[in-house]
Amino acid sequence: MSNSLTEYSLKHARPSNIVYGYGTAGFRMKATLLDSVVFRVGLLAGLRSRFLDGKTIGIMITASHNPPEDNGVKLVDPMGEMLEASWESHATSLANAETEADLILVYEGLVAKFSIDLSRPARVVFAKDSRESGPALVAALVDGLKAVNAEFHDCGMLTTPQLHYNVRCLNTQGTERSYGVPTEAGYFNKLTSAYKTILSSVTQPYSITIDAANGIGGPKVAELAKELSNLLAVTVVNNNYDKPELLNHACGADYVKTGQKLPSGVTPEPSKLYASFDGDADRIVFYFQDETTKFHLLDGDKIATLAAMYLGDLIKQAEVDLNLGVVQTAYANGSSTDYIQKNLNLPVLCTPTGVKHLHHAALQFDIGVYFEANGHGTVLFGENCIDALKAADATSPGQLTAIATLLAFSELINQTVGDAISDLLMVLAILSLKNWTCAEWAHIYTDLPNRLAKVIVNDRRIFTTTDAERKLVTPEGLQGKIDEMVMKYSNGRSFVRASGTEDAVRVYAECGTVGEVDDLVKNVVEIVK
Ligand code: NG1
Ligand code: ZN
Repeated sequence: MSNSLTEYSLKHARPSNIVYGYGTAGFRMKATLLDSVVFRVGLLAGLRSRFLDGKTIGIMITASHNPPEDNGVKLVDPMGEMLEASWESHATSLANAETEADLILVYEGLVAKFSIDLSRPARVVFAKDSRESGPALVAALVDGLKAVNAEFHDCGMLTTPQLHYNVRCLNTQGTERSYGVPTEAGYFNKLTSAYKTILSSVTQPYSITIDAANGIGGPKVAELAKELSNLLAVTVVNNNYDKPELLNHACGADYVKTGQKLPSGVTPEPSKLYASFDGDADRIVFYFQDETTKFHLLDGDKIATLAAMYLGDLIKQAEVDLNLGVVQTAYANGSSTDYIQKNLNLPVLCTPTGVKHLHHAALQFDIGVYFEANGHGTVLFGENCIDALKAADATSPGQLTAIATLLAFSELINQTVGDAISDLLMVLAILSLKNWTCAEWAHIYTDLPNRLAKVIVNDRRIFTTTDAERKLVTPEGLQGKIDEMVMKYSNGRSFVRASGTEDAVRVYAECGTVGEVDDLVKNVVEIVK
């Protein structure tokens, strides 16, 4: 084993002078630096699968909304969730082992630590997005998997959530909680069947234009929409996934959310709904331009609010005792949190940034809606919730429909991770059922004007936080200064944290007026510098 591992590893030498870290998005950086990392992720996936009795582990090669020259790699655990946090440091140790001998020491250390029986089978599936560097990184990964004798299956080009779906399907096949058929056709079929069930009384197709960020979500959503032509009229723009140099360039969910503006390639018709995916289609934001050409963004907070409102109503109609809650991060607009708590009377939890935190917190509700403001999120239906809905005895047609609709939403909405395609269908289903225009959705509440700024500092690690990242602990004294500043503004709120994905510190601010928020964010940036 060690011999062959050494031989394979020599083909994937680790560059010197780089320290790798498995962060909120796995490993992510310039693609040219990732060869050894991806190879070693293959080793870890083999260990993880063997540790979990041969369950299938997923690996996704993507850098999401980042530029074309970047890439990244992350592991997916058996139920389609992110790699268990305690294993992230093992990924980091393997990636940073200097020499082949060090690598074997770390690898064998993990085998011993977890008493892993290397004669057991290891199973891995993987996919990549549409980046140019994808195939070469896949080749490195395959070497890693061969070096540890893991069985593997290459799913080709998929969206990140499709890969998560496949992993869960493979690990639940043949059980009473089977998640579906582990193929692309199985994924499309699950979503389109649920959508047809939910909209069985709707006859008008909903028309929407999607900016696919020139990523892999474009061809996938176009393929799925063919199955739904009676209910959905989709136009895909920025769909050059075969020109990887255009990926995320002046388009996509991150561009639209960060700049609060239209992507290139979109010439909006007034009051018609548009959506943008990110490069691997696990994020979505919606928007439209009104008759006065004013741009309205419908971000993750608006999606969460819409979903919570609609599912809350369905629970009441279903007359099943289920609790519903919403999970956000500190980046959620204060107006959304207020609306959910005060108007919808629902609990809101705030967690640190990073989907794994939100996902984990959402599991404590029967139905947990979680979204980051940037459009990454989903709705989790707990096993107890599904069982209660299936067991409920409906005594009226209204109750029966509500129960069936809730169950269909649990099929429509990706239960593993945020999914742009599944979230798109969820939103369009709700808008269709409510017969709402995009303006009606936008006006549920009005966002407080907000700004997100980035500050480059010498060492971002000195910025440590508490209270779900809303307060700085260190550098000492800084939080006091920020609090004093915030007090000068109406409805002011601001917080500072180190980014987990970039070498920078982020400053968020919101206030009652645009003039105030521009002023506040500038002043807090000065405090941080
Ligand atoms: P960082 O760089 O830690 O702020 C960003 C996003 C997160 C999440 C991760 C993972 C913001 C403010 N932050 O994290 O929400 O999506 O990337 O990709 O949008
Ligand atoms: Zn993404």
